[in-house]
Amino acid sequence: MSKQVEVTMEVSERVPGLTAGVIRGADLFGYVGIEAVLDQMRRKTMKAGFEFNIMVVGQSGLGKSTLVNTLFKSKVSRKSCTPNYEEKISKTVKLQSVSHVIEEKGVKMKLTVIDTPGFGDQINNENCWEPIVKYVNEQYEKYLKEELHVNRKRRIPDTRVHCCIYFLPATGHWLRPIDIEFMKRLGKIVSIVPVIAKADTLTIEERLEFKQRIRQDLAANGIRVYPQKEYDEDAEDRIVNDRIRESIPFAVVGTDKEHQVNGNKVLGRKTKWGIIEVENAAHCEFANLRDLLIRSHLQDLKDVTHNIHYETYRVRRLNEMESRRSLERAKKPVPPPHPPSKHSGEMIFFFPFWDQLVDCF
Ligand SMILES: Nc1nc2c(ncn2[C@@H]2O[C@H](COP(=O)(O)OP(=O)(O)OP(=O)(O)O)[C@@H](O)[C@H]2O)c(=O)[nH]1
Ligand SMILES: [Mg+2]
Repeated sequence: MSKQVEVTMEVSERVPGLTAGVIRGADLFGYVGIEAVLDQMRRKTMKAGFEFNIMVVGQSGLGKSTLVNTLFKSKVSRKSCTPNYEEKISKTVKLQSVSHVIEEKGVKMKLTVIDTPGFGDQINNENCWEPIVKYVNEQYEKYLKEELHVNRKRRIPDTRVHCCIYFLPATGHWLRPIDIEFMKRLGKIVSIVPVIAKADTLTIEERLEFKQRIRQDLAANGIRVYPQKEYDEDAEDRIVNDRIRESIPFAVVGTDKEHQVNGNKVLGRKTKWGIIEVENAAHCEFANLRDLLIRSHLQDLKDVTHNIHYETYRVRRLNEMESRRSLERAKKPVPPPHPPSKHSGEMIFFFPFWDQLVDCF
């Protein structure tokens, strides 16, 4: 006896005019095993591991290096740190990237943190964003070059900056012109997550008001911060991301010290009136930042970097290459016509794109 199967015909959004039949699970004749594809993907990803690159940017002394250590030492990454790390953090004087391989439940992640020297100490801070913008673009260029190789690697090493944490001083006022200028430029090329640094210096009310003012300032200046509304994939995404957008910038506190609280070791800052627990949601929003970066949006940050920021760079560079080639071609003198070949029947191979291919490398 044959079983009736319900086939819903849907119009494919990708290919206009093409219809796709959707056979729902309950209507299948038996187990096909499609869901096993998830296991296959999981196994492959576990073998290959992830690469994730975070950059920290902001004025000098705002606690960028400390927060990086906090991220590494917090529960997600504590295992990968040297257990008796007691070095004092010194002023960052050059752009440096540090990689750690974090392994949790068999999943490996190569986390690279790009620490940048603080800016704002100079009398003239004009163009102080240039080395950072240059670094971000250099990583795109590296990736593009690898992609254009004829024999390209199966897995191109990814050094592109997937996320830039931008540190705002806890002034309690408005955004400063330098932060506006910096974020305007960076927001066009990389996903920025702004944070209020040293949030322990603000009261709860000051923090809330400051956050609101910053959000107004960001909107008024057309600064793009992550997660951007335009890239929400569906309604579910929008609900989650709206909640993040409403609480951005996260007010964070960093530390590289552990203290005993009720018999437990916690990351915190000891003050005369108590311990500010970094991972306690009632004390600051460090946990929200870590969750966003690692637990909930890591893959999305990578996707946005590849599909939006890198793609914009790639299109621009390929267009530049093409117009340079056209210019060079226009400049070249036209060669005289070939004399007739002495060898009758000789085959002349002609590959019109050869010079373009050579130009790419
Ligand atoms: N109150 C408070 N102090 C902090 C916090 N995070 C870091 N600090 C302190 O601020 C000082 C500067 O911290 P760093 O992490 O070196 O700051 P940085 O932004 O890396 O500085 P540069 O490398 O000069 O750009 C140190 O004394 C830290 O202990 C925080 O969340 N709250
Ligand atoms: Mg530093």
